[in-house]
Amino acid sequence: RETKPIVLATWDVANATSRAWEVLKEGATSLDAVEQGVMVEEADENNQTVGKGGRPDRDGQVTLDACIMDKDGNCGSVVYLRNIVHAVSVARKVMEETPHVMLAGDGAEKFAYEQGFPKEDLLTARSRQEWEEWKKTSQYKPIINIENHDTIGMLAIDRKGDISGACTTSGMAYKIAGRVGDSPIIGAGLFIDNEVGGATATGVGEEVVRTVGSFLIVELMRQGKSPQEACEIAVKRIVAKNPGYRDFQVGFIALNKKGETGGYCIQPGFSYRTYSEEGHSLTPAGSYIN
Ligand code: SD4
Repeated sequence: RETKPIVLATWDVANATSRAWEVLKEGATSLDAVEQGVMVEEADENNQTVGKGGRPDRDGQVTLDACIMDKDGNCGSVVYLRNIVHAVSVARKVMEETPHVMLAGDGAEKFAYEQGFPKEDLLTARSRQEWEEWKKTSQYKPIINIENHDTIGMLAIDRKGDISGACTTSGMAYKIAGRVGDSPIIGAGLFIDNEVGGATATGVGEEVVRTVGSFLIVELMRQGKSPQEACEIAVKRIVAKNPGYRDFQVGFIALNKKGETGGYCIQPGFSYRTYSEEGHSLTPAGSYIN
């Protein structure tokens, strides 16, 4: 039985989901689709939460976190990666070319050069200027729904029915140097189990790590919950554990083996893109706070 391909991604990332859909339609694997899809956002300087043009840490360094996971449960991840645009592709190389899952900082960067990735300055004039402005007050408070396109987490099913996922980000703007979020952490920012489905997260990574959110959602789906129900339970778990939930955003999206999708978040304002034979659409996710 041929499964119907589908791709979904956090936020309104129409160019990224269009690219991933093209790749799926050509008959390529979901792994190629999610990698090439999220690369669109990594290259887009206007997306200040991913790749080139990302907002820097407090010291003015743009540091990227990314991971990728395939149908066989293989995974690769990079954290605190500097000077390389396509962090997701470095993560894929970690998965495919090394015996490891995760490479960090200077080691990850050195590995990327060895793999032929070019060195590039990720801090754009716009992000530098905003950071200079921020330094005047140096107030640190994550901004809820900082923009309409944000950290990208992407899930896809290909024609064979195999699921893969990817997640890539420059992390929270003006984070303490060295900070790593949920996005490159398998189980937190992303999890795939090809027997069940996949999930990915956006928002304040610390909260996602504390509940191992994406793994939780996949396990809930394994127990019979729909993707939507599973996302809601995970968000409620975060809310229950942190009385400060009114001040931060976390959003999840999920996909099961049947191609059913779901999304849920704490604060209104989070949406996700879906592309399938039924068309290309933007769905506002339900939220815990209305
Ligand atoms: C992080 N989860 O580094 C990321 C940030 C994010 O939309 O999702 N921004 O914590």
